[in-house]
Amino acid sequence: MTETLHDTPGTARQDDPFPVKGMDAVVFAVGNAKQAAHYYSTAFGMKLVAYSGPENGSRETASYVLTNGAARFVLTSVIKPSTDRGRFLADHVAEHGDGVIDLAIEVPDARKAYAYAVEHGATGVEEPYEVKDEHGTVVLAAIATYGKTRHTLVDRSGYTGPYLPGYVAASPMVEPPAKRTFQAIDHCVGNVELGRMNEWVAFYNKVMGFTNMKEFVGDDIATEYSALMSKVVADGTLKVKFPINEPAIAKKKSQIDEYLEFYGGAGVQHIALATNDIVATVRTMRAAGVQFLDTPDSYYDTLGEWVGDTRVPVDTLRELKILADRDEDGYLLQIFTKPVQDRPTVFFELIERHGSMGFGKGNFKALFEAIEREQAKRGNL
Ligand code: TYF
Ligand code: FE
Repeated sequence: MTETLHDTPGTARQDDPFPVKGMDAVVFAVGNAKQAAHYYSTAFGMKLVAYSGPENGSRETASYVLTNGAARFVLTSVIKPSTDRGRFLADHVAEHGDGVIDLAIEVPDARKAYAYAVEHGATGVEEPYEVKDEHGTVVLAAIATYGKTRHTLVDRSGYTGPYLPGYVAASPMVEPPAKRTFQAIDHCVGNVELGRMNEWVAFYNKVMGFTNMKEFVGDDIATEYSALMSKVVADGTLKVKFPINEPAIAKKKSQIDEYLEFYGGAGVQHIALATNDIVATVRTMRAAGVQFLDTPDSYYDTLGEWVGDTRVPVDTLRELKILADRDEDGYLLQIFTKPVQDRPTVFFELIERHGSMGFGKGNFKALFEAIEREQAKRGNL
């Protein structure tokens, strides 16, 4: 149980072997990017900002880039596979359903980052290369991580266009909500196969110099109620945080096993989105039809006794089924959506942090029970 101290978020470290600027984008391969872009616009309140497709020279794929503050999603579908890239996308959707293919990381120097990663054991998938247009130059490289997921390393410091060369600016699909629903990607969680969590934690330790955060779910909690084990790795400034889960052998079938079975292997389980007004965001997203996990009233009956003062009264948390947790640094509010596709795979979290840099450890029991109720409804428990 080692603890690694982290610098204050946002503080640059002089000696960082693998400096990162933050998450660049979460890239999804989906069956119908046009409709997915509509969902993330109308249900999540994101804005379409860039597009690549047949109308601007991309005959094989259509990609929609949506943002909300610093958070960026790219939704890609294949139109007619003719290259390896097109066939990869088609096969990926056939095998895994809609899912995340890339957790792209913005770095100050993609060549250096790639060289460091590969020297420290990463598998290269794209050697560093430049792409240019009238807005400037971007340097890209990519390495493999768990499952078929990759990390593209992006240096966009020499670029002013809407996303990448090959994309044209696009207007929002619908009028964005009056108030921004979220502003950044807080963390991206991977599910890996039984017994492989420590390997992937070691991968991020070696390849990116990421260190372990103190929050983890160990054997003790796993066997009691959670049926999973989890550790979190992060860069020195805590801008990029990657929890890694593996199933635990427990009384019930693990939610991680359900994911691995229906996704067809390791992959991204959830993306947490940082908001500064979770109440307004949950109201907006619920009104737009987004389904969140339920939390029993009994959770709120005792919440006030231990969580202390939060910005939001317990009655409002109860009404919206928002969870709260406190640690020595402060508190956080969080809520989880149900899976956002028919397969019980990828879901989202909304998180409002007030000092706490944890992940809601105090909520694990209530949360995992809520997930298990959904698993049971699907006949997978
Ligand atoms: O990212 C986290 O660690 C929290 C808790 O299947 C969590 O959001 C962990 C595992 C899981 C769902 C949520
Ligand atoms: Fe999370």
